[in-house]
Amino acid sequence: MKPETKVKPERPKLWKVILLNDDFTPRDFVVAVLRRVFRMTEDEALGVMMTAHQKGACVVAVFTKEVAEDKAHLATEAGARRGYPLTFTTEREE
Ligand code: TYC
Repeated sequence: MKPETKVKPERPKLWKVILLNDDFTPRDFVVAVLRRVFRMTEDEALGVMMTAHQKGACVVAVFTKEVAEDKAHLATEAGARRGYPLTFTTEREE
């Protein structure tokens, strides 16, 4: 292949799921949702929850766009069903 026709493989685009803090959702509920939807251990979920609690937000994990959006939606819905404002958003990774 001639150098000018070489194709550079694209890096797969990844999306972050971000947990936002709020003043109402109980801490143990946030941990339970992180464990169930994102398959975290108790310690991992506690760490993410406390970081969001103290800093306002925390990156939960990184996925392909569809998986990130699906999980963010599922996790946000789990809070909404209980009347909590728990929010997960997605953002494209640089
Ligand atoms: N700030 C909440 C409380 O004090 C707990 C909480 C933590 C809620 C992290 C959301 O992303 C969150 N009950």
